[in-house]
Amino acid sequence: MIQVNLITGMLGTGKTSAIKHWLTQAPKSERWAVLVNEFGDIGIDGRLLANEGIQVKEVPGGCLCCTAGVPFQTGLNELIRRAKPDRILIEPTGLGHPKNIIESLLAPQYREVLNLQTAVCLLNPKHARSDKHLAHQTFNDQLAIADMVLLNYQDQASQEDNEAAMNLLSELDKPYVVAEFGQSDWQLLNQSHQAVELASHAHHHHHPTAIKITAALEGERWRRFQSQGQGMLAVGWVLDASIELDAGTIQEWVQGLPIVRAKAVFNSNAGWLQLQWADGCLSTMPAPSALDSRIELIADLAELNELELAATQFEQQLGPAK
Ligand SMILES: Nc1nc2c(ncn2[C@@H]2O[C@H](COP(=O)(O)OP(=O)(O)O)[C@@H](O)[C@H]2O)c(=O)[nH]1
Ligand SMILES: [Mg+2]
Repeated sequence: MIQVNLITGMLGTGKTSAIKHWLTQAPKSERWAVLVNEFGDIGIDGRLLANEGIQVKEVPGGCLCCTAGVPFQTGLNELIRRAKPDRILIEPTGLGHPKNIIESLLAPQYREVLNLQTAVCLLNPKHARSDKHLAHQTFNDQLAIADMVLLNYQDQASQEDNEAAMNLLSELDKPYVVAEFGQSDWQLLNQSHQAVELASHAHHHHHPTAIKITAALEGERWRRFQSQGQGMLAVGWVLDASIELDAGTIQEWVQGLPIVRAKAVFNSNAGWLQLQWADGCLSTMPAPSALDSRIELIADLAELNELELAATQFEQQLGPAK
């Protein structure tokens, strides 16, 4: 049997960081693999994990409520065949609703193959004081299905944040461990998953375009990919590696945008960089070179006009797409 863990948490709460950390601790005799699904169509997490030599499969595009069907199963089956893993860590987008994915994993076809273990939810304590989060169905359902909560961002959380988070978790009767940058003992993955009944998840969103399988350039210099769902908007670019962006300008640009999350791996005047922006925090670090650069921005749909303007200005700097 392959052990499976679902790792949830809102955008930027530290899911990928935690997964990377656990992978460094994996028992030497075991092969671990990761299945990721991102909200946008660009696919950056998969590359960042693959850069570290991790067996990874990306299920691209849209929200997991909708991709939990065929693309998810195809991705999962391929990962099982190719990596023959002992454990699979599944990271759905921070906006992905966990109900359908759990149902898929418990489907009869996987009964002899997969053993669902600890569902871990990453929580940024300050979100326990945010009305927007507390009213968000995905936020609540991610906690409801969690067997273990990782109270992450301890380097930034105030005492009030932690108190609010601990009160919330005590109301929900959820065990937790505290962490920074997702650093926690992998053994917490080793418990069995407790099934919970969730109210049916209303689909208030629709996907106007079919799910894209890969974000690719077809002879263009750059291409924009845009999608929306669940009141959120993802705007991303794939750029030919020959386009060298100015690192400082990009960092300043990202910090001024009305977004909730940004990720990028890009070629710059300072070499290949990875950029992360979450909850007001920007970080950049060197990255291995790649065949193309990728940038992804996620924002509230209410910011559509402002983001469209920023995107157009950015593209003017890039010059013609063809
Ligand atoms: N300050 C701080 N930053 C964190 C922490 N955990 C993750 N981050 C940073 O937040 C950004 C998003 O983290 P990531 O693991 O990609 O989040 P994900 O979107 O949930 O997968 C990255 O730049 C991380 O280094 C934490 O505990 N404290
Ligand atoms: Mg991630």
